[in-house]
Amino acid sequence: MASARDEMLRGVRGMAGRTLRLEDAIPKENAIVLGTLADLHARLPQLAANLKEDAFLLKTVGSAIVVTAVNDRGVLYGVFALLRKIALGESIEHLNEQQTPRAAIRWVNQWDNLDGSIERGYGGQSIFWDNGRARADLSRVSEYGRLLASLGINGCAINNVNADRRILLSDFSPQIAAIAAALRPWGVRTVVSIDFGSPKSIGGLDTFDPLDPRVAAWWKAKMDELYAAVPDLAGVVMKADSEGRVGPSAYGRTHADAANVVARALQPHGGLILYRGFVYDHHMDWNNPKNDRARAAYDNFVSSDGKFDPNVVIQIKNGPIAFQVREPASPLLGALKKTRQAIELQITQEYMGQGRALVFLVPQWKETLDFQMGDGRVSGFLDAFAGVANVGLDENWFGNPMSQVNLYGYGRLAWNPDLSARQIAGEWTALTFGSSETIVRLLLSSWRTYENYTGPLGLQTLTDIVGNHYGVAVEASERNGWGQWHRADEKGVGMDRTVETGTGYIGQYRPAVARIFQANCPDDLLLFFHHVPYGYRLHSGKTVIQTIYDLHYEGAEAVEGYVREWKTLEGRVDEQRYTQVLHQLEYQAGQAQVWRDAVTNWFFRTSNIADEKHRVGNYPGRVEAEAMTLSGYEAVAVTPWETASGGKAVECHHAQGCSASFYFEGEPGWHTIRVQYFDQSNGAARYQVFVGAQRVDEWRADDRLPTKRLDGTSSARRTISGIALRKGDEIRIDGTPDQGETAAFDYVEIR
Ligand code: GCW
Repeated sequence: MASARDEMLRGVRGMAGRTLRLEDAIPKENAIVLGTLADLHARLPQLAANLKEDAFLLKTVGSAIVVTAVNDRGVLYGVFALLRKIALGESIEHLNEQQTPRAAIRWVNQWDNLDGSIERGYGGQSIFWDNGRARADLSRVSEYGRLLASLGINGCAINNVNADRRILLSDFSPQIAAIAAALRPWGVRTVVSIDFGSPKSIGGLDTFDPLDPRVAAWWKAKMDELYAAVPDLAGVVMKADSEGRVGPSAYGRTHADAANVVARALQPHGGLILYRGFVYDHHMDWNNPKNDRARAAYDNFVSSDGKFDPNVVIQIKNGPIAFQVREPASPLLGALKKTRQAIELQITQEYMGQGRALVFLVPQWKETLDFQMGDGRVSGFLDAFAGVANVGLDENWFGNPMSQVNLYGYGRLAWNPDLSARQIAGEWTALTFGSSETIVRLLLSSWRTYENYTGPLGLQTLTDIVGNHYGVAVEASERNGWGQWHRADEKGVGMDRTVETGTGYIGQYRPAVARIFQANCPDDLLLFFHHVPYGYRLHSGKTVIQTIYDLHYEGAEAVEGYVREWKTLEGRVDEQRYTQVLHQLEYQAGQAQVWRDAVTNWFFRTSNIADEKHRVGNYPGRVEAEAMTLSGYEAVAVTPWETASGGKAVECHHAQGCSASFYFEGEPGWHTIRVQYFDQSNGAARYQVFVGAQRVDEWRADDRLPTKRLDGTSSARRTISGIALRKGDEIRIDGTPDQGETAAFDYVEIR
């Protein structure tokens, strides 16, 4: 309640420059009255409402605006809703608005490790942990609690689902309690991720068999101990039998056995276990065409329906693989008729450009939430939401100013999955920058754009899936056990998941949906479900191969367009964020071109079918580094080959530097010079560009991209515009290496 009051004061002070006067009684003048229904009953007996936990009522009563709920948290949500209305310029006269969250469980998961790193986190180090303990200064945790509360989120898992067993050590609970204390004033309850092997790994037992009474007793005692330290702990998250985590399979037990043994220990405390549906074998035989990771969640859980205790919730990822740029809705959603279920959405942009690409994910999430499963809409099946947020210590939480839109959108959808993407984009934009149709337009098209240049038609994100999940690497998914296969070869592409000839995955959908995916598959998902020849014609009438070419070009073009559109906002967005976002979009435009060229060249070489529009393999104005006159620089092959133009780059191994030059052959006039260079994480090489004797640009490759190699992750673009060139001018690149970074570059393009 104190948070609700302070937030009301702070909000009005911030927006109207007025400090509301605090009183305990209800005054005669205009007032904003905050309190639970029970608090207010004596003074406002006319106020009757039927509210659920966390729901709130905003109501004009006489000259007062009343914000009320059954619990304190609901009042806090009501305050944030009222402030949002004011900030959006909506009327607050004659209020009578009741809002009830669709799902009672609205959590975020943080994949934070106790050493302070974050698995798939792109916004800096952990706000919770440092060096094996809770951070000494937890002020960012309280700010995060506030941020989450403003979105209606009521639980936060504070450590990685790849759980460190130390989290359950007896002397560790004060660390958890300290974090819980920082979140508690915001109504955000703490959740911990636990390791199923704990009874053995830290408990001194020789087993973690869930049916062994000693194991059950251990879990009980452990949860009693944890709740003694954190009495309002919301519960636990558990990842078992997945990606190397131990699970019930070690003893031939079921997921229900595993979930229930922990659930029974939590039950007396009112705690929940969110048991992850993300269970699959990552050592699957690639050569067996019947193998299919997409089948795993459904196959593993559906037979246990009805066997889970009431405080177990199965946490199911939106799609059957893991957060790819496009996947169909997981067939497990809604398939468990007697089991509570959560949808797991990924806010952190693991496969979506990480902290560097503009991708508004709400349209993707909406597609799943609104998906008709044949026996109902996905959103109607859900008891809970879990969003993998992974914010970090960076000032803007995510490493860039735009990714916050996804946390905002997640919170809003967990509260009300019927909100539209446009509405959410509009709200966030107005609250963050002031209304702007331009920004809303960028947001709404950004997922499609990202998909177009990274993996359209259901190919999934064609990234380095065995590595950093960031840059392009078309074949990284193949010939390994991870099961993200697209099976492209010289004749065709796509995973055959049909019942007749494929893996049978389509048969996991309810019949009405299975029929569509089988016989009338939407183009967007074609290659997820079917293996087809490159000449196969889509609903659009175009062939698959030409569509791959066209969409990659469209995607890359679209990002160039974002740069132009963003520039129209100069002076209308504060300068700091204007510049940050401009740089981000310029970088993304360069990346999009790397993706475009890599993917289209890969498919061209593999299919041997030319692009009808003659773009693939033809790059007007491009001069390959390896074709220049080299002094000190040496040509090297880049792996994977498609990530460098012509498969090659040049590298410098001389401390004093190297140079590469060529003569300009084009028409005289004002030109833009683009240098495609490599920015690895192991150094900060220096580059200088000369036209004749005049130096026209210089920079250091000091960005922190997640690779030490020359590849699609490190490939970056420098644009030097407004340069006067005459035929015959000598253009020279001087590169000076630094530590492991070899001042490598791929090509120069002049336009
Ligand atoms: O997609 C994968 C991620 C892992 C993650 C896993 C999961 C926490 O690459 O980093 O592990 O999903 O969701 O458990």
